Amino acid sequence: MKLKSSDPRGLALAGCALLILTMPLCGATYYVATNGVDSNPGTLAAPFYNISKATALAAAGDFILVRGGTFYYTNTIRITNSGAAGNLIRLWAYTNEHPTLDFSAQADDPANRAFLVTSNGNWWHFKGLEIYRAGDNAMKIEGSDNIIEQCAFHHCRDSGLQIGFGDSDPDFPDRACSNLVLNCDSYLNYDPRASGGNADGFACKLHPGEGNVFRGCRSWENSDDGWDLYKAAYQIILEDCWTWHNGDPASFSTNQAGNAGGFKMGGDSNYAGHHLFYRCIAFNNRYGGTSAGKAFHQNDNQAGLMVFNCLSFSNNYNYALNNDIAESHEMKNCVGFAGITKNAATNSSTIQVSNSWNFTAASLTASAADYGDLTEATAKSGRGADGSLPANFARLVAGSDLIDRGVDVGFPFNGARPDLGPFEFAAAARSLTLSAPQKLPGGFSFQIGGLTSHGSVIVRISTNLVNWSPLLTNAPVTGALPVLDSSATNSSSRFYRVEEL
Ligand SMILES: [Ca+2]
Ligand SMILES: [Ca+2]
Ligand SMILES: [Ca+2]
Ligand SMILES: [Ca+2]
Repeated sequence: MKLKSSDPRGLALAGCALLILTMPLCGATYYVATNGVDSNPGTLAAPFYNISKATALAAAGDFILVRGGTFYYTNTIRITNSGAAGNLIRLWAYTNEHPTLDFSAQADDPANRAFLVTSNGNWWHFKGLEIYRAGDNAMKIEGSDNIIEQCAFHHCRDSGLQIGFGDSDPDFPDRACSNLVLNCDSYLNYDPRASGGNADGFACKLHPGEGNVFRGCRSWENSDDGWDLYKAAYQIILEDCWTWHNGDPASFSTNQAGNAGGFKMGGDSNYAGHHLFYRCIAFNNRYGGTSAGKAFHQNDNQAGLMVFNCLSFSNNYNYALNNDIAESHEMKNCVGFAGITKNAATNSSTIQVSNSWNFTAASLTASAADYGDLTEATAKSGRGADGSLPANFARLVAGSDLIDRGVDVGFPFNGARPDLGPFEFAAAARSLTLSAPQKLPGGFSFQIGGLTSHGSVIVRISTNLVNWSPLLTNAPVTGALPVLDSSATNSSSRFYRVEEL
């Protein structure tokens, strides 16, 4: 697959690895608790009350740990200092406690964020905070290299989390760049100042820099869009993100709402960002009239977008990438069904490969019957302790004709080929193992373990991890199966892949 522009996925992954390797044991730790006072020293026994008291004191490598309970704040917490590469400032919920920051008393005003992470606020890691009823965004990020993890933003009076600047500000790749929003939720945000026309769950809009990534995030029942990438000139990546039921006036005490979009993938024809959407899901975005409710929506983006292994259903438009542009969109392995006005509106130059609508009905038909649970209740059910998404939403059922019908787009998959849509089908409780191959005079030898007699065993070989050819098919076996690849006597290296049908 092509990644146009620079490829910030590598940067984002490198950032995660750094996080694991560099957890410091030194640095100060400040505590914040509902029974604290700011004249305290900020220890566990004598904590602060205001997070802003601790953030002003923190330096690279420090922790700020927030105890559980509800904090009632009015003033914006302005982040104006920085951690460092590999030595972040960590503002985390304490152990498994659940701090909630209630900004209900903050006036409805565009200047009134709960957090404003300024251009001088870099290398922070926010984790485990619930923030609601801010006078504008729960979190506005103008800094870079920050991680926002397992936070929830809701009932705010503009977009829950926003990365970027103001409408007339210039673009810089190295400002508001390389932020990772990981396993966060944003819902029921509504801006009364514009009758709901602007509040998105996540807005990475108005001149964000390059390398911003959303992974494992959910956005639902916001008054405008799930995500909005308006005026974003540098590539933004969304992986494993879900959005549904935006723009429904019934969600709010109003008879008006916004564009009811899912993923608004750009906007304003002067700004072109090659955004990538991988394994994302949009559904039930169908409010706001016949021209609204576009789930994957190019808007006026002039750049080619990449949409791989996504799922879109029961929206007004499931996919609306139909503005003619000089470049080509790429859509591969996507699934769409039950589009109310249209399933897939595409332009003449879009490269479409192995999307559900590219097959004849006799060959493949995508529908709700291909899936187990597709309900909103399951989509918004609780996350795993590590922040992972609910495990039983939108999974393929056994026998679905979407299994193994996709093309390789450069990401891992089970079985012979990628499945269509966001999740690879995996039969329960089967875990195959391969022992390390040994080079013997008769060829390469190895052993397959974990077989369950579920079906035939197929082994494939490759010399380059790209082209695979069958080596053998074996009758169902329980336990282990030794393999000798006698075709490998003169080979220096081989790759093997095994499937149990
Ligand atoms: Ca709008
Ligand atoms: Ca919007
Ligand atoms: Ca089907
Ligand atoms: Ca597969």
